[in-house]
Amino acid sequence: MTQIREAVDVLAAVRRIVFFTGAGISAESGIPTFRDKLSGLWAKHDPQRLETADAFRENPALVWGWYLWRRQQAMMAQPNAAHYSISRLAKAGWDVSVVTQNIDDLHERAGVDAVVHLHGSLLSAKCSGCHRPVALQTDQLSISKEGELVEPPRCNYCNGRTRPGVVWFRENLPGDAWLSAVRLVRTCDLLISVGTSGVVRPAADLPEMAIRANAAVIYVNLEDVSMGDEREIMLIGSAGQVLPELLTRLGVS
Ligand code: BV8
Ligand code: ZN
Repeated sequence: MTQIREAVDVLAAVRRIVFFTGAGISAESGIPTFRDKLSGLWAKHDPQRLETADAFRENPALVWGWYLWRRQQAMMAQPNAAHYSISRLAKAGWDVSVVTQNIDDLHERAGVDAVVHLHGSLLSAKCSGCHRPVALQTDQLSISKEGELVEPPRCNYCNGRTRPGVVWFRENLPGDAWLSAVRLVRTCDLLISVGTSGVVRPAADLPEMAIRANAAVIYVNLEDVSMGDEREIMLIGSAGQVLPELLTRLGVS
């Protein structure tokens, strides 16, 4: 039986689904994935170096400018057919949760309400000194070109530098987000991993956690990212094509 027919049979038989998404689900919305997000001027920087508290300490204007640019790109992007397929499945009656590594808000804008953001969000900012949340004014968000250095605003309470509300490498994930993700994965019938290379931990451990909890796992990716367990189904293709195809075969409008 083809993998997609097998996937449809599994979907038809389950109720609780966790979608575990990565940068690949936003690729067709024009947001570069982790590997190729360093286009243009950023090409000379290693994201794992830029996405750290050390980089921010060393060069706050470079890192803050980068996040402002990425935030502007994310705000101009639109959810794609893959994002909408997830919210359509929820509206058709499945018990759907979304756990994402992405820091854009495309799941929310496609109509999914409770999204678990494991790595934070581009839309939030906080003080790097006292960790208070910072509400940015519109004039503090504008950036004219990629690569522009922008000094981060200072905190009104402790004069600390404002930083993006994202999780950098070697920083702990938000405790509540990680606990929600683990609870959802441990009690689901099916985990559908969409557009993630499965490199970054601890997020990358979630599919295996699902298998250990006797759930089925479906991967949707351009490349084979499966681990070889017989409860895994690997659907090779773009998220914007594969997810709508699954819903069509399920008869979900
Ligand atoms: C932690 C937010 C505990 C910021 C990100 C050594 C020392 C210290 C730590 C470590 C170490 N070794 C490992 C670690 C842990 C480290 C880690 O995993 N490193 C990796 C690189 C080995 N993890 C951490 O540090 C985490 N914290 O462990 O805390 C701790 C505490 C103290 C000390 C030690 C440990 C925090 C990690 C969070 C980092 N922040 N994002 C920002 O985005 O700016 S992670 C970053 O990678 C991305 O943002 C993204 O969220 C994440 C994963 O990437 P993907 O989403 O998978 O994207 P990628 O481009 O890789 O893949 C895209 C996929 O889509 C591909 O497979 C492609 O084929 C596919 N695709 C493309 N187009 C499509 C598609 N599929 C379908 N359709 C398409 N159209
Ligand atoms: Zn402060």
